[in-house]
Amino acid sequence: MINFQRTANIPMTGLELFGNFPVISNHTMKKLLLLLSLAAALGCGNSFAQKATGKERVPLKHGAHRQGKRTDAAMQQWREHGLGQFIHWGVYAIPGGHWDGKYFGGAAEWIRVWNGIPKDAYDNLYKEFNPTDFDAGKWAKQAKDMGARYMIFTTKHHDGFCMWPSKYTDYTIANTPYKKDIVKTIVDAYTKEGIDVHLYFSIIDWNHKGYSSGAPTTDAKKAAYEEFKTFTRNQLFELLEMYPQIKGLWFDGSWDKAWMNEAPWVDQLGKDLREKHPGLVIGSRFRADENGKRHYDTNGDLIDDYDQTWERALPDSFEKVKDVDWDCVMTVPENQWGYHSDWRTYVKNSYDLIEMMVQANSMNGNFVLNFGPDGKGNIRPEETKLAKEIGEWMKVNSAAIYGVSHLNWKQQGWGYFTKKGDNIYLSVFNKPIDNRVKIIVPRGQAGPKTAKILGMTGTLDITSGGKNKGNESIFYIHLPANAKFEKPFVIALEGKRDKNDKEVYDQAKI
Ligand code: FHN
Repeated sequence: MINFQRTANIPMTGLELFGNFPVISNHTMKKLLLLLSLAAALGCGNSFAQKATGKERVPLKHGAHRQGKRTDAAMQQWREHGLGQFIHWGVYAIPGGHWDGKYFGGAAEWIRVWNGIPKDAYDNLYKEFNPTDFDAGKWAKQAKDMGARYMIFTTKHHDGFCMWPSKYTDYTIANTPYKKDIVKTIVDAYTKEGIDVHLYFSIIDWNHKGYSSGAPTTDAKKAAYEEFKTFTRNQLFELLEMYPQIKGLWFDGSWDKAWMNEAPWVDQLGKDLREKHPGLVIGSRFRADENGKRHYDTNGDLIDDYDQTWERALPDSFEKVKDVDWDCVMTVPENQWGYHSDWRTYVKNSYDLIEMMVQANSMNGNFVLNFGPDGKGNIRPEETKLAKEIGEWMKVNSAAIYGVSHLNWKQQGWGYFTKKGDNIYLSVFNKPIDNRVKIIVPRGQAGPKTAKILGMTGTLDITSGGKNKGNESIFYIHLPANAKFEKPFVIALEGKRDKNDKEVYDQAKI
């Protein structure tokens, strides 16, 4: 059957459109019938229609291995975290974005690639790495007070330096003056605070002689890359063996052609890692499918457990999220992950960050805030202040963050909705000047029975603003006129209105 509404996708030759209806000449009709019988003879009648809508599925061996979300307990736990902490720490914290008094404007952890520095000197920095102020217990306590439910720690960034005593290279913490296993200290301290640990691991490794960004061409380079693959695999198993408490691996630097060309091998590695560590959570930055598609495979399905594309960015609408799990990783200045002693771009304040956290959670995402400790092991005062302010907000309002999900009510200018079970949370960032917080309840759903502000006593008046033309119910939640709000606040709605609730009508503003 020809679906005339879809003709716009069929090449227009010989097919003229009049208004919405195609008018087909006899000659064209003959050609079309011939084409269709040919397609039927080839047994691809259906695929023609599918192609026309662009929805034809391609058989893949190394694409997504599941459609839809993971439903097991480990993934559910991850999904409910709401807020996480990222820590980028390595030898790049020593120069802190400067070399010989010169300022490096890029991300501090990338300074090794800057032409302004001798690479040998960078590769010897580890001999000075002695973070005597490092106190993992203090970091973990600060993260806990901030409200983080999980953390991601850089075991190895692109420079290849290992923060654990890997037996597969000498370029590790064991050979620094500090000597002690930093990954272990972190894993133990955070686990003790009840914070789940995920390990960041960069596939890019500028220190390994077999590493290549482009596809290796000569036999010698191919052999070296094979060694690099074995090395990478060994290190990953080593991490799982040494730190069995960890919940996930957060991969990065997997965009190289050389790595993407290895789809079957990487896919098998992922399966083996999961078998070794049941429940392991891995995001979409680990591997590409056999066609080189990353994050989403050739059929548009998410690769692995959650979408890792939201780096320093948030989706501007729920539709952009494609109904998958996702995280947003965010820096405090514009693009600094490792310690840079001189932040020259806009530095976010706690208001910005709290809003981003709420926004992410209102669209089913986890929000992960990055910290870059200095070369001695101190978290900088600006980050400490932010952690404290976010924590103060979380102490009162975390019900609007932990374990919540998206609510499909029309977003209003005052802020964001989240929901957990029957409870609905309104995180208000822009307080309406008439002190009425408007909600529009979809057709067929009951309005809220009670409303209260988290951290305050008493309930708020709810009045009806009637119905709009779409038969949705409008309600106004009245804020106490004399209340002073110095921070964003959360209104919790509970219960459902029934016929015994007196509807006091308010003037609907259109
Ligand atoms: O190049 C890295 C960067 O240094 C940082 O680690 C971020 C964190 O998501 N990831 C890479 C860029 O996407």
